[in-house]
Amino acid sequence: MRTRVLVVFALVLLSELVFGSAGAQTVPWLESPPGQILVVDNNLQEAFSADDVNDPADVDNFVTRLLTRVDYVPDVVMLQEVVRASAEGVATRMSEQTGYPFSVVVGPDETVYPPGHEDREDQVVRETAILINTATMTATGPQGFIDTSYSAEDGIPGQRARTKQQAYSGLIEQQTGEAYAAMSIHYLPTQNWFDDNQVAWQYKAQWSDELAVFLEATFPEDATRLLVGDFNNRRCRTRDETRECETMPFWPVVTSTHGYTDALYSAGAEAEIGTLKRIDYIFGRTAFAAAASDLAYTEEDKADPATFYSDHRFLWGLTTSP
Ligand SMILES: [Ca+2]
Ligand SMILES: [Ca+2]
Repeated sequence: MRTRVLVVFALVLLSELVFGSAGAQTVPWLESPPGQILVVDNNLQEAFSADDVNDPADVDNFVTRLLTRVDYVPDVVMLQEVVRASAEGVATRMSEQTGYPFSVVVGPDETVYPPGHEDREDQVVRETAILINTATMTATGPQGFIDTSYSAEDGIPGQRARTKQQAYSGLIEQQTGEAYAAMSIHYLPTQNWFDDNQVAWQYKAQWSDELAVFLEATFPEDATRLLVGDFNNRRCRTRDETRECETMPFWPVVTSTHGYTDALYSAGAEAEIGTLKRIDYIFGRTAFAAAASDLAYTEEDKADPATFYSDHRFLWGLTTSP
């Protein structure tokens, strides 16, 4: 009798483990291999409208869809256009759906406007965040935000200059103790803030240089540096991206000057290149074993509230051992 009760108990436990309490299958996740981390990025567009932030649907759709596409439980999730509630919402849902504890390690406050913004001449916005899986990664110092800004004279006449704050943090992969220096980036959209696109492209190159120099100066040399996010900048002068093209000014700054590789090119995911507009990137001072974006996310998916998560498709990259 006792054996039978134990067997039934074990079966219930097993069924809970495999199917979860809601009936959905929750096969235990694989962790990324030692020395490699899985980095996810999305401009989630959950920051500038309170109605949007208060409605969890987009965040639910994002997390559910992301977790059907990746081979490992993510180690790091870089977000743009989030506020505290939406970043925490992603962490909570990632935790619920994977069984791993996710946490926001650097992120904005309740609104996109940081403390002290009233006292500044520029209009400063903070909506970038870094989340980690705290069972696989540890956040270390230094961490915080760094500004990317421009002279008001170079912006739209009569408007205050608009500054974005980019989140950064030191991270450690627990499997190996390898150090990373991660930054979640959101550059300004060119047309809204600059009279002259060429000036905007030059600023994006300048900011890329400043941020790369900052990471290099702020973190130990052995920390693998990651510049990830919405650069609001396509790679090629031409509308469509091809490998051989005249590149925009930011590209050689990141790749040639500072030695970063683009996850998609590095992983050989060139089938992605040129298929859709691309302004979101995962760059690392490392090679990538795999990388992809959510190319299957169609205009129909975006038009359907049951599947919409953002106008930006998410992307991910699995680093190789540094
Ligand atoms: Ca790993
Ligand atoms: Ca939204």
